[in-house]
Amino acid sequence: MTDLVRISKTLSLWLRHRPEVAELELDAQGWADVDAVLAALATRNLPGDIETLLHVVDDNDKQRFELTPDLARIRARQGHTIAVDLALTPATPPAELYHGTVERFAAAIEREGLRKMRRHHVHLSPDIETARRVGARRGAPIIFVVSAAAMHAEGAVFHVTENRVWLTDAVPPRFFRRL
Ligand code: HQG
Repeated sequence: MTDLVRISKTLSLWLRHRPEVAELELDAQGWADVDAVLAALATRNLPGDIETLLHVVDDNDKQRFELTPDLARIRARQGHTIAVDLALTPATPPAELYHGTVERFAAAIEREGLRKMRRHHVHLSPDIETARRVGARRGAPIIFVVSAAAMHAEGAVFHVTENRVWLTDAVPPRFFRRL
């Protein structure tokens, strides 16, 4: 694993799930102080310079992190399990979105619908290829096709992050089918 990937994984843990393990404080919108993050990385024998951090943020395959324009603060763009208010604005989804998962969850999903589990939202992908990658983290991927526009027409709220992850509260079974 490269240092950049190790830093990305470490930041995902700290900025989404467990800031306390690095003694970081996140504000209500999920922002942490960049200097504190750099100092914490250095204590883990990871590069603690701003140039490397900029590299991690810019080159990140999924654009997981964002910096304030003055580079003073950093946060995860989505995926938190701790309470944060990302101040996302509602957005109108395309006709279909996709959810990649694995066979062992299929029966529960077909019964209960897609649930946000430990995250703040159900995560949906804008294309099948991306959904397949999401599912493949856990095994052989299977894809559910979500009728997002129909859900939206019935009042469901969607948000889209800057890295094109679509977020919603829950997807009832009547709004999806197996691909
Ligand atoms: C499943 C990664 C049983 C769901 C990815 C998923 C994504 C159910 C798992 C982002 C269920 C939750 C999110 C139900 C849903 N019964 N299982 N009713 N409803 N599930 O990781 O969507 O690398 O919280 O199918 O690339 O897999 O972190 O969600 O398998 O974009 O940036 O419960 O995380 O991005 O798993 O992934 P997750 P996800 P990062």
